[in-house]
Amino acid sequence: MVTSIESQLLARTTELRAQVESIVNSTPVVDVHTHLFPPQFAELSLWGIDELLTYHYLIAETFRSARIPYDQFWQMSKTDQADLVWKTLFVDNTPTSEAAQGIISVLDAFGLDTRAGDLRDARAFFNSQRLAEHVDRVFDIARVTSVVMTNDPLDEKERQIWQSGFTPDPHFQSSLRLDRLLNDWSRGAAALSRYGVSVHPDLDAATISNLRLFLEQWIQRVNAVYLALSLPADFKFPSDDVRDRLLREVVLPVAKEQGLPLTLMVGVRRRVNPQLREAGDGMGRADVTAIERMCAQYPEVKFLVTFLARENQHELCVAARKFSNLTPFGCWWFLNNPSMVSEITRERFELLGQSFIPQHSDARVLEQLIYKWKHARRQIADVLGDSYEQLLRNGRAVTREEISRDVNRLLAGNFNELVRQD
Ligand code: RAT
Ligand code: ZN
Repeated sequence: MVTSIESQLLARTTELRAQVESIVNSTPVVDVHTHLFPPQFAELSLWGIDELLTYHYLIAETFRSARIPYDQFWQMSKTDQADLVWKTLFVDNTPTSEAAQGIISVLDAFGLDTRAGDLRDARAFFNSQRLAEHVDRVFDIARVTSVVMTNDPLDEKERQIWQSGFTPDPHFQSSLRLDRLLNDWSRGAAALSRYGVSVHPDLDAATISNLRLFLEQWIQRVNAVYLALSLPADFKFPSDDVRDRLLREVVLPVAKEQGLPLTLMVGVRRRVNPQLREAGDGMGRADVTAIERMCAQYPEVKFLVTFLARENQHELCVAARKFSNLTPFGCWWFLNNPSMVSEITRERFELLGQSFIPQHSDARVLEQLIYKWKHARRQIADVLGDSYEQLLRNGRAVTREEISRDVNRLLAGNFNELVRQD
């Protein structure tokens, strides 16, 4: 049966918005950056209520209200820490922050009491789950097809698992994270020597070729879909430092040869308050022109880029308009709050159409997938609904098929296309 296009047009705003919401909520996602690991990674694979509550975002918030000395907190067991976080942020106070609301969304998804006075029932529920089935259930609830892990080739625990022959799990893709190698070269070099890779601190020709080989071997071993690096707010390119040489002589040539995108996460200031440990990193405004120069000098390399400062978001969109090898992605870390996600996604739609990746979860604990995607989908649907409504007012209605095509591109297609190795 041939239906005329007119009959498919969504010309009434209430129906249009209902369709957008239903399509955004049901379209499967490929989550392009997480810190999750499959169950075979044993202690690296985090899940359950105690891990959820001791997420570093919530620890930082707890210190603002609990007034507990740092040392005392770090000496506590994980269960005691989780109890304190629950009491401080959920019993004595109302959980209004984004990370706290995330816990509420997760408890609610499993039918657990979001106003409980303690964690007894929540612990009993998570303790009764069988991990492999629970992983499938969480991916199902979140409608996530697969996540990309953050794999560090210099991490001792990870290396052992990869070297012992890990059978790939289709829910988990891999990426090679190069922070240890590029951001702390002297320690990176020491670790490489321990693993039998011969490197000289001065980066002589033999070292460069050994480093390339090392990367190539790990790309193959983990079947990496991209190479990744986080960068400080004061990152410059070009620059007269070791990282610049490692980028130009090792990472960029390997990315080019292997056809792998380079993911850059720019604007972090590590350990602003070391007493907070993992929760102690801050942020700063960075220089987007550094990324523009890299995109111009390496046109064959595809760059996936996110910035941590709100002030850099508009410049990133403009840079992406100039370089088609640059794909902005995600609202990272301190930007993963509804107000920021809404603003940033809006300006990306206005400047880039659908040629970007609106969000990644950055999940560290399995069940965070549920809330991070639930909350992200809400903002994406809202912004997309507004865009289509404006389009309608300007004289063009869309169809359900067109909405599906756009949402699929945003939530999975753009990334799949980028990592496709021709
Ligand atoms: O969002 C986070 O959890 C941060 O701590 C970082 O992991 C950041 O996302 C990163 O990948 O460096
Ligand atoms: Zn991350």
